[in-house]
Amino acid sequence: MSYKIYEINEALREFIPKEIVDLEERATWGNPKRGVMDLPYTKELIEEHSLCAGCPESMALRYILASLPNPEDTIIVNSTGCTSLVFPHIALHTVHSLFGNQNAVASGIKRVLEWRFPDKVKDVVVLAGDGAIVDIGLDCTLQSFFRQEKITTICFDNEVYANTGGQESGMTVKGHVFKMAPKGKQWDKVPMWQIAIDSGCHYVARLTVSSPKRVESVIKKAIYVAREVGPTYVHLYTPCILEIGLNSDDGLDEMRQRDKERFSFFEYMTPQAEEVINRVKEEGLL
Ligand SMILES: Cc1ncc(C[n+]2csc(CCOP(=O)(O)OP(=O)(O)O)c2C)c(N)n1
Ligand code: SF4
Ligand SMILES: [Mg+2]
Repeated sequence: MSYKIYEINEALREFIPKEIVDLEERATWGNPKRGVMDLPYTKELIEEHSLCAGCPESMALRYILASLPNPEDTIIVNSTGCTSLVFPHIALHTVHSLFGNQNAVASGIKRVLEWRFPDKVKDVVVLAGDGAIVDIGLDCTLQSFFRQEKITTICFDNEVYANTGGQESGMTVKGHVFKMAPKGKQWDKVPMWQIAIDSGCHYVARLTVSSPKRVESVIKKAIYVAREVGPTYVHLYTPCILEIGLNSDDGLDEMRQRDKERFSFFEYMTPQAEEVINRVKEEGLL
């Protein structure tokens, strides 16, 4: 996936690895109707990313990248964690922020872009783990909602601090034991989707990434609403198969199981958000 920002220098093309060339040549940019149905013919992420084999975070990223309505003018703000391992392997504008600060950084970027390019659509999307968004960065997350920043926040909830080896987070389920949380979690999982609603988000969704089409629909709605109305929040279950002791081909089954319980599909929208979503549907973009 690429556009002008990632055009390969012709003088260097013969030395560029084939899979990087594929990212450029198989781009779907410029087509607002792009989506997960394009994935068999395109490429959004190189195969040799450094996440664990079969990690659902890599599935989620593939679906999200394929669903961005305006990738060439989208800035993704990330934070340290397993999600951040993927960003060197995509052709997209990304900013790596200090752990927990991602919504403050994204707010600044969005405001500067609106001032610098008043006639252009520029989407700003935060994409980070539960530790970054709900635990250490919760203050920055909520303050961006209170301020009604026009950004989309996507939380990859794997219910653990995976990248640092398995500490419990506020999103860990009560009683769960991890390598570095041997006593088991003492309190309940935090309902972050409800906090997002109470804090002013105009579109909120909770889901697993077991259904690519559903992920596409949610991401597009969240981005279109953020563009026009205000903050939006998407809470995705992307289990850490390593920390819960599953094999690399077990991630999908784990998510399907959770689809029936704590990650059953949930969607909320304000009347202003509904108006935008209905209009975008009529325009054939959803
Ligand atoms: C300012 C700062 N504090 C702490 C860390 C250590 N750290 C790196 S990754 C991480 C946990 C990430 O957890 P999460 O956001 O849930 O992402 P995951 O790895 O689970 O996808 C922490 C605490 C850091 N890099 N920087
Ligand atoms: S440690 Fe867990 S979240 Fe991180 S890449 Fe591996 S499976 Fe994915
Ligand atoms: Mg995590």
